[in-house]
Amino acid sequence: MAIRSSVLLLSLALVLAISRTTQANDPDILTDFITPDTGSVNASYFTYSGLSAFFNPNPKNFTVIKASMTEFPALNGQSVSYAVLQFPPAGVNPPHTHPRAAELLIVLFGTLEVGFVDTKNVLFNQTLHEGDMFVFPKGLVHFQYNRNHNQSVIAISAFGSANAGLLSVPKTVFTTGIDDNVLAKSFNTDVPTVQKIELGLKS
Ligand SMILES: *[C@@H]1O[C@H](CO)[C@@H](O)[C@H](O)[C@H]1NC(C)=O
Ligand SMILES: *[C@@H]1O[C@H](CO)[C@@H](O)[C@H](O)[C@H]1NC(C)=O
Ligand SMILES: *[C@@H]1O[C@H](CO)[C@@H](O)[C@H](O)[C@H]1NC(C)=O
Ligand SMILES: CC(=O)N[C@H]1CO[C@H](CO)[C@@H](O)[C@@H]1O
Repeated sequence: MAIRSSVLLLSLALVLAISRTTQANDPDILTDFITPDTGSVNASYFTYSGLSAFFNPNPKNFTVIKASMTEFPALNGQSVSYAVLQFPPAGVNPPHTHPRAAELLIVLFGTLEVGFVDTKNVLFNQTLHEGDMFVFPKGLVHFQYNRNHNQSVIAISAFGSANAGLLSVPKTVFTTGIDDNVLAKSFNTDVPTVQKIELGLKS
């Protein structure tokens, strides 16, 4: 009896674990769309023009212009969003993850190096040209780099979530107040080296 119920418990846990991992998008909603508290909406609610700024051909810094549910509330419940990425010459988007979505990137202009690392610590990297697409699997650490020192790059990323979330590895690790001794031991280095990295990120 005891064995039987523990087998049952185990298979229940397995089923739960599997259904969790196969749920690859935002939770389903029970209405056609989610309206704001103010009530009625028209076509303007489903329209967003905030990405028009990406027509800047000469970005000074690496810039992300997001169209997630924060900027575009009609995306709430629809499991999709966009971001436009602008890379100046030699610009980098540091290693980061999106905990809630895969990312499908397409290069519109220029040549972009991209890569992600899987849970076995294998690096998959690629050089993308105009029109090339690359998919970054959900939750994995990835980066993008414009190796060209003369030309900027523009890319668009689509996400399988209205709110993909962002964890920037340098910021998450070095700017959130984790004890310097913990970081020094974790990176097999000394506290002054950790402090030097922290200082470099404070700008
Ligand atoms: C749509 O709704 C917005 C906000 O409620 C309003 O400002 C706008 O005039 C409406 N547009 C049309 C075409 O009715
Ligand atoms: C962008 O670059 C300019 C100089 O090119 C700098 O003054 C500015 O602070 C940078 N902005 C950000 C957000 O890093
Ligand atoms: C992948 O990264 C390595 C350095 O880690 C680099 O030498 C190589 O050129 C990259 N491959 C592509 C296709 O960008
Ligand atoms: C390929 C190319 O145009 N390279 C140029 C990039 O910019 C540097 C410095 O501005 C030039 O020296 C290169 O010739």
